[in-house]
Amino acid sequence: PQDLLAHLGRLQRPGVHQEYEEIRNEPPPGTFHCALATCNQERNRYGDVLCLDQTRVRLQARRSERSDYINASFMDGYKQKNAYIGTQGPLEKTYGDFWRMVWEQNVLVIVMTTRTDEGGRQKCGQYWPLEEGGQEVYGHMAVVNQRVDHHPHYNHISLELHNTETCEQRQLSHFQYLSWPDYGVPTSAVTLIDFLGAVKRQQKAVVKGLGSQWAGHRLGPPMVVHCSAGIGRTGTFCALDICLSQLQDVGTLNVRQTVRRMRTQRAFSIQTPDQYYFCHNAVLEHAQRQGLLPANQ
Ligand code: PTR
Ligand code: PTR
Repeated sequence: PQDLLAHLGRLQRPGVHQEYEEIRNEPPPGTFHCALATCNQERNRYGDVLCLDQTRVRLQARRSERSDYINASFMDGYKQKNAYIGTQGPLEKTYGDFWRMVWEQNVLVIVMTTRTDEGGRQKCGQYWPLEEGGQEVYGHMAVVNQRVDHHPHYNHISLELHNTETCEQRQLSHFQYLSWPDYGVPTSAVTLIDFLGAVKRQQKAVVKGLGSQWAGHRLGPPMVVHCSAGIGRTGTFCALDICLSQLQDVGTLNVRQTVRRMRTQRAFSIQTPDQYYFCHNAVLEHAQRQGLLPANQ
């Protein structure tokens, strides 16, 4: 990894930006028919951020519902198919759909990389009970906020999810990172990497406790990752996770291939040249902290 990391250390912003522009000019390799259907348009937070038919998450058929559409896409992780579900910040009219998806896909960890309001604009609905002890009902899912742990850059909430139709219940974790404006990059790579570490430890711990149903899935069900549109910050977070996992496993990584592949699954992932540059920088900072590279290179 020394050579690779030295290479990363020498990268200049303009060259990296140029590489991002090339990736951005590649057209999405699929169709958006379902996201564009008239009956589904009110289910998209942004009319221009749609999900590909080929990778979209389908809600299970229900008699009372005509559509199986939610603006959410399966995304592969490092050596893990469908490691993530990348999705938009839920809208008031899609809270029920969001929690249904979480239930149906057996999600154990939700990652939120936006605040609900930024600069006086709503970026994401308040789709979970905010107060400790609070309970809300969304469609046929009831959600209880059991405990809120505040950390300097993120909150970790323990939630209990009740399926009111089957009377089953499950525990899950909600992690919200607090220092990342849309179209921007986090204030510090270190705090985001610490956040990613906390998320991964939680996912690992809960997967360990799962029954034989997940025996074939060492890494467990998908993590839900969302921001406002579910492309910029969501893509950056997932790309960083993939790159750091690969670096740890085989001592190499490829940001360009990671992002290109991701955009074939969650179209438009990573929204700005600086988010793309940030991925490189964050890997480098992480490597320096791990002692893989001298700090002054
Ligand atoms: N059309 C939106 C806009 O006007 O900004 C789309 C959009 C919003 C795209 C936010 C990306 C955004 O960032 P993120 O995916 O990080 O929430
Ligand atoms: N409001 C967003 C923007 O202007 O960036 C909407 C948007 C999203 C536009 C994706 C273009 C997008 O595609 P690409 O990232 O490939 O340019």
